[in-house]
Amino acid sequence: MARKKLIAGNWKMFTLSAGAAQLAKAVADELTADENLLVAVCPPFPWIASVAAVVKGTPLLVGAQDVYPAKEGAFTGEVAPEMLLDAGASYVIIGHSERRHVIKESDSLINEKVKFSLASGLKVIYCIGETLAQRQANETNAVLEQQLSSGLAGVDAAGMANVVIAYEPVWAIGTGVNATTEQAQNAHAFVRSQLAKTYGENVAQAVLIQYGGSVKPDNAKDLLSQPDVDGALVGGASLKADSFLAIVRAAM
Ligand code: G2H
Repeated sequence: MARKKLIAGNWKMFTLSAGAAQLAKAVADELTADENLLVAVCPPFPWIASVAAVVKGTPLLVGAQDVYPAKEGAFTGEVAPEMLLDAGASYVIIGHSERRHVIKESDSLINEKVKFSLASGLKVIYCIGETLAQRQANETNAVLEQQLSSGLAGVDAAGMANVVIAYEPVWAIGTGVNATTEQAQNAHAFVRSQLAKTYGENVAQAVLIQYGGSVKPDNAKDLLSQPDVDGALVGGASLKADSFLAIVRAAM
């Protein structure tokens, strides 16, 4: 089955307002509609609405980097799915390793975020990945299996139509050391096999599985040419229009 590719820029906690607008415009200006390719940028919360306004009418989509699983309420500092949709976001990244390991988010909170976001109409980019110690202990598949089952608990086959999996080995994030094409393909094939066990082969074949972790213009083509690699979640290289657009072109 031919799957689309999704290239998403995760701007993390970078950019100020003017720089965010400039970066979004520089990317959007170069994009042409391509039915096989989705491109998104995920700015910090304060710039989502302004970036969405800048890219309106272009193929560039907007996402958020986090969300809180409630419609509204006394949750100081948090942002609801409905607010993200209202601001112009259609995607949300959930379970990124920086939130798992730095912010110490629990599996159960991550699962609530996934379920509530889907029910609210957001598309979810659900991140999973092993640490270096786990890879060296041959625990990669067990970790991926556990993160898939805990994060997607309660998500049915219909819900999976709005879920993208991002495989991001923690040891490759922001380190400049990307997974080899073989490591990425093996992990992605394993993820797809797990999805097939839970949701059946048709759903598993339809789910996009992105690779993330030090994706750069010079390694993107090889990674994206792997049969089970359906796009990239790009951090550092998404902060410059030229390098992000080079990765987008590598997916075409
Ligand atoms: C992994 C990735 C973006 P980078 O976190 O999600 O960041 O490309 O900088 O490794």
